[in-house]
Amino acid sequence: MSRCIPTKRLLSESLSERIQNQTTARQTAPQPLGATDRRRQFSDVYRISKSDARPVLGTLDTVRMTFVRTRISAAAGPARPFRGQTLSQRFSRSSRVIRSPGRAGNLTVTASKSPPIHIDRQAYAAVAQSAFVKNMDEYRAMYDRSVKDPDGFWRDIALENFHWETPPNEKHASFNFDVREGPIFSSWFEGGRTNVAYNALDRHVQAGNGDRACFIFEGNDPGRTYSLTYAQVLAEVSRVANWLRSVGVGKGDTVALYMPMVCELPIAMLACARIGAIHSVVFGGFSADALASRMVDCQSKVLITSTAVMRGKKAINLSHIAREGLGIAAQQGHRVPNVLVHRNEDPALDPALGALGDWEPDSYSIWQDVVPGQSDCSDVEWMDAEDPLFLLYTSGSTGKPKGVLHTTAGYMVYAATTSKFSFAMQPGDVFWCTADCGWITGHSYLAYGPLIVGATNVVFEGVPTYPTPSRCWEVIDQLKVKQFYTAPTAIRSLMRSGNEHVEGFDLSSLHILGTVGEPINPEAWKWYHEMVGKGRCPIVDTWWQTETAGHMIVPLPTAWEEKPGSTSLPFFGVEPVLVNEKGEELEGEAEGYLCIKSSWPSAIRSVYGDQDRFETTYFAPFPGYYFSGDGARRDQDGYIWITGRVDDVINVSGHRIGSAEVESALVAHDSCAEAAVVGYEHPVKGQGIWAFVTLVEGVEHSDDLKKELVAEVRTQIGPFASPDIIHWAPSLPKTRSGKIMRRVLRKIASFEEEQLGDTSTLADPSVVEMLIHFRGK
Ligand code: 6R9
Repeated sequence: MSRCIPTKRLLSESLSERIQNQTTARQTAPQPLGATDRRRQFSDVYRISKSDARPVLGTLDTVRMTFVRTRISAAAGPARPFRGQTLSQRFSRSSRVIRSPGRAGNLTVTASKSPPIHIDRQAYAAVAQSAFVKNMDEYRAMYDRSVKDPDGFWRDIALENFHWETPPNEKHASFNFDVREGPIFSSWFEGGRTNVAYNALDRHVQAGNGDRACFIFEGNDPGRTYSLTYAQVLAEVSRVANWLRSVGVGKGDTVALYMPMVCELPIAMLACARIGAIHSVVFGGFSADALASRMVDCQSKVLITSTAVMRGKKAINLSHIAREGLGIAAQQGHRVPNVLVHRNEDPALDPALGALGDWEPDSYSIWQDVVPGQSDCSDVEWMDAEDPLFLLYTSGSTGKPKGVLHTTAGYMVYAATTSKFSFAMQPGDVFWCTADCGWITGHSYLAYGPLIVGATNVVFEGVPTYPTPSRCWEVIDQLKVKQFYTAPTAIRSLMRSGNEHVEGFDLSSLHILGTVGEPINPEAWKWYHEMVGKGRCPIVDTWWQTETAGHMIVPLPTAWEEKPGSTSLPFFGVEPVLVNEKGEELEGEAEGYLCIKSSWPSAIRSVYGDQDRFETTYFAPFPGYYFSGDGARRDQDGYIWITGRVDDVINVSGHRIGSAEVESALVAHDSCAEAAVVGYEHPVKGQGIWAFVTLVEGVEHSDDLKKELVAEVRTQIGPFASPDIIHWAPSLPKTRSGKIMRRVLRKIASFEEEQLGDTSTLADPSVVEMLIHFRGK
């Protein structure tokens, strides 16, 4: 049987509809996140509902603030929550509102093109000193070689910057991205043997840099801070590695990690890497169910967890959730034989939370009891280039989360090389990536990449707004952070807190600002550049994914001009293409599906235990290409602008959530007959979750039931996936063949029902009216 699956059939209706929809929407409505306006002067008309109406005249800031306040006081319903945000994304702060009726009706806003970005050329020149690519010519020369001679390009980098127990072959790279040609695979650095933890730690200690700070821990409460040198981290990693070996863990075994952002998390990851065990980090915000399903899927031999953690003012009892997760896993037939619990010694924690309650004492070990007694020397397990390094579960448009598999050498070389080039990172730089190690960003740009380069990494346990929205700026000032890497959602939330929280701190140590996770709107970009960077720091807007494991499209600092909202050009060896519905490549200025044409060292190797799903998800939609799930546009300068997901993945605060996952959590509630979940624009989170819920016959809707449904999602996935809006839906818009028309739901959730388009294929067109009627109820 041929492996080829026709493109048309696999492209879900919603996928193709979605991109068409995005294109038509753009002509008539405010542009989506991340897009910019190229015209000099434009105006838009917004409808203002009665409850939002008040006389407003002034700059957009005033208007937005007015809407924000309106929304907060209008607790009864969604009250057009996205309206203010749409305005703020579309217009710069200095835009003038030219007509405002002060009553229900039309509001007209006119604006001039955003002023050019202010760049402090002298400061940029100083940054350029440490940059590894100085200009476009240098980039072009390196890029051309990287795609024409990937074997030579990557082998040179590999031999120059890493330790190899056995060097890779001269011809070491091979791949197949075409389902018609046979199984999909990528293989890099064939013949090479190495160890990632050795490259991250031993190599620096042996070079005499053991005293350099490796981690600076910044606790949830200010003042609870300490640092660990490379030599200290190596010793602790060795002790944990020895403990793991003592309980029988070895090469190829899987270890689940469910921990907060304390130094012991990256230490445990590195300990696994040292002995060849495959780690699977589960973000500390996931529920017991989610933890259990991941432990069952990867058949983890060990769980390493923590007692509890304070995040902001909130205490999270991790060991309680972990214990529940272990119970659920056992019910599903997988008993995790060994559990190691790190006692979080934060004095702000209620001791009862760390007491482990009635958890059978012989069913777990306490880190502080069993790790210190281990030897601080441990043998390194030399790994073949393609031996697995880790699994990380991520959400897709269908079914349960996928265990994305990454392997040793390609991941190591790519994570470290992108760290170095994208952040102009030199050994000893104080680098702060605010991501949690539970996500890919915390893997590649906290636990691995910067350590291999030899930087000093801030490990931040808390949240950016605690105890005040000045926290990040205070830490940057105190620790003299050189590169700061965070997500647009954090930037927007800090921007909204007001400039007074940034003023008064010395941020002159900053050289480079980074962003990741979702498209950054030009307004937030400018604020980051001007208010935080004072025009002195290039912004590296890095597009990549769990599956790519490292930066794919990224403006290399000072090498070329940045455009707010664009991720610009591909990293070395990356060949991005835009394709149309038929899978044909689009040239020049164009918009389409973002695919990658050839393999790169840290490409996803498989979906753990499910090669078929791996191929169907990423390679079947457009044979010959890796399909990212994102849409993108290329401008006349060849810059790439990511327009967002074109599948059913919702990006909430930079976290990927599959609409199918939320739907299946909702329907698990006895009262829910059917659910359909879509994303909608959210002022801080980027996207929020809007759930249409049909109740079982005879069940009355109520606010209490809404709470129960939200609680169900929190239990099954985790609090970060809570729906923002539950919309009672007596029935859902379906085609005659019973397929839910999400396009219609998205329009209703964005108050754009006037642009519903063709609804003639709906089995019952009256559903739309009914849903509009129930909006906000
Ligand atoms: C690293 C990470 C991946 C999805 C990706 C895209 C979105 C990430 C972005 C971006 C626009 C950027 N995304 N970076 N969109 N600009 N700079 O976030 O991995 O959690 O797997 O999410 O995030 O939609 O497809 P992951």
